[in-house]
Amino acid sequence: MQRDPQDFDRVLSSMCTVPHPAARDAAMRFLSDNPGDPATYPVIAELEDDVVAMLGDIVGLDDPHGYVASGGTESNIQAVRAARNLADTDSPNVVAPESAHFSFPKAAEVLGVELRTVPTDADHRADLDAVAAAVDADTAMVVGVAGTTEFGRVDPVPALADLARDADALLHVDAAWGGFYLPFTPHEWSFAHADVDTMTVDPHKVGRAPVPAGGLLARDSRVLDALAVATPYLETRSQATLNGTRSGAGVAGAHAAIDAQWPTEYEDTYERQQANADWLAAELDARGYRVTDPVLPLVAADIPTREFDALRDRDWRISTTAAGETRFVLMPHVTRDTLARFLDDLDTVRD
Ligand code: 0PR
Repeated sequence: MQRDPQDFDRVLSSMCTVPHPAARDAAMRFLSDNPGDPATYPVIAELEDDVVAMLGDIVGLDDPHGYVASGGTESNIQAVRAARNLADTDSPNVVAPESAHFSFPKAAEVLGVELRTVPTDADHRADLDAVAAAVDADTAMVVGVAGTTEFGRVDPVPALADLARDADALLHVDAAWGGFYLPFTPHEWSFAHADVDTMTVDPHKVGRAPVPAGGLLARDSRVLDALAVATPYLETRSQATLNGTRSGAGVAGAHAAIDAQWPTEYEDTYERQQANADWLAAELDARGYRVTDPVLPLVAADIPTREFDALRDRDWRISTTAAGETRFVLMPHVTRDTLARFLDDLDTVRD
């Protein structure tokens, strides 16, 4: 069955997008190569090393360690796993703002780590006092989010890094969604801005790589060592990934997507989508909706349930935050024309 790329036209809530054409072609060529077995599939293994180096450029890390994961969930689980394995305690905890993605509760459950979720401030960013109060001698990791799933907020990463350092804990930054927009903003979010230890940054979101292509990066090789298990019957002796067999399509697709777009095309996409977000926010504000100011290309607005349901009935793919605001994720496929058509429909259905 052929999927029509135009199907993305009305998708305003997803973090998936239309893959870059070069990435689609590259993915097709490596559909069955397994980067999990580099001695048998050396070409895809080399491409993966390149992708890690390219991701290092994007997130300000000179000598990056890491791999292409299946997505943000795997990277977050693995970051927690590494922190737990490196921590000098029998009862490790992870401190994360309540804005952190639901992959952290999964990680905590699977790994037997206590997750301490702390409130965010009035602007939906990690509250530093609340983080400081939750951190103790058993804290293995502090989490900051650079581009939150619900509001596109960027946590105060340098201050979180200081709190983590004081507690001898690792600082993990989840830039799964924001990582390909943030390099073109003044936000302080990256390895270059603070003592960040690990980061999640997903080519299969804003990077326009095909799914599955996530990214886990670490400053120190000890993080990858803490994840490695012995692989007795492979030519290579150990494996640090969570998955065994992995998709060569994800790796090759990420390589082609980043090669084609970094940095110029990604910067153009950011500029266009930030302008679209600002425009949409102003249009909604002018209609009397309460709008959360978009610090990245993600708009949240208080649209009443009846109007939300009527728009869903008109086939708009929109979703709400836990508190009920409608979210608009300005992924690369979302155009000004689409947003104008959305507003026309909103004007038709609103009270
Ligand atoms: N970290 C952050 C900040 C995220 O926003 C997400 C996903 C993840 C981690 C997990 O990434 P993976 O889903 O790649 O494991 N955020 C979106 C969400 O859960 C993902 C999404 C994607 C939702 C496509 C809908 C959709 O159609 O809401």
